[in-house]
Amino acid sequence: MLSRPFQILLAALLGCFAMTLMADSNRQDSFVFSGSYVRASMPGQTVGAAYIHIHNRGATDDYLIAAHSPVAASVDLHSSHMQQGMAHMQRESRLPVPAGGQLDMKPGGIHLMLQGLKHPLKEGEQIPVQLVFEKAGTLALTLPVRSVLSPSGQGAMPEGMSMHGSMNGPMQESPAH
Ligand SMILES: [Cu+2]
Repeated sequence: MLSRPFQILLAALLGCFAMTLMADSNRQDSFVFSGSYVRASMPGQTVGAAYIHIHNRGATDDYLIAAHSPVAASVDLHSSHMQQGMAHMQRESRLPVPAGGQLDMKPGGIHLMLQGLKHPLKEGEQIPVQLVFEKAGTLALTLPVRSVLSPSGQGAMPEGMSMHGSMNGPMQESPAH
């Protein structure tokens, strides 16, 4: 039989190990994703946009630092803002998802820009997307494709600009700038 002090030591070690596992799974579970979708694209269109509402229920501030999807050559983090009546997009390297707070992506605000679409995205499809967080690491999601009516004037605008829906809604500040 093990000596009493050794039993206590063993129990303590196992306890630490279990707590470490729990901490990790809590970190994964601390993000709640809602309202997520990828915009349907037209044949020949090379860029797409995805929107995800990320709620951080954990106690640790985190940052979204990258995203990937097999349907696109690359995925950029973008913010949009109005400048002299025109919508401008800007690439972001690090989007904050504060503890107890959220990162709310929406047309006209922060979004994921799918660059180099490999095929048109049709309503009803499910698109795998990986989000990379500075602390939580990589989390995999599956987003539905939703067909959203494009704003008027699409033909006159560059493809990327036409992706972002109505610019009349409330604009989201770019937190990184
Ligand atoms: Cu964009």
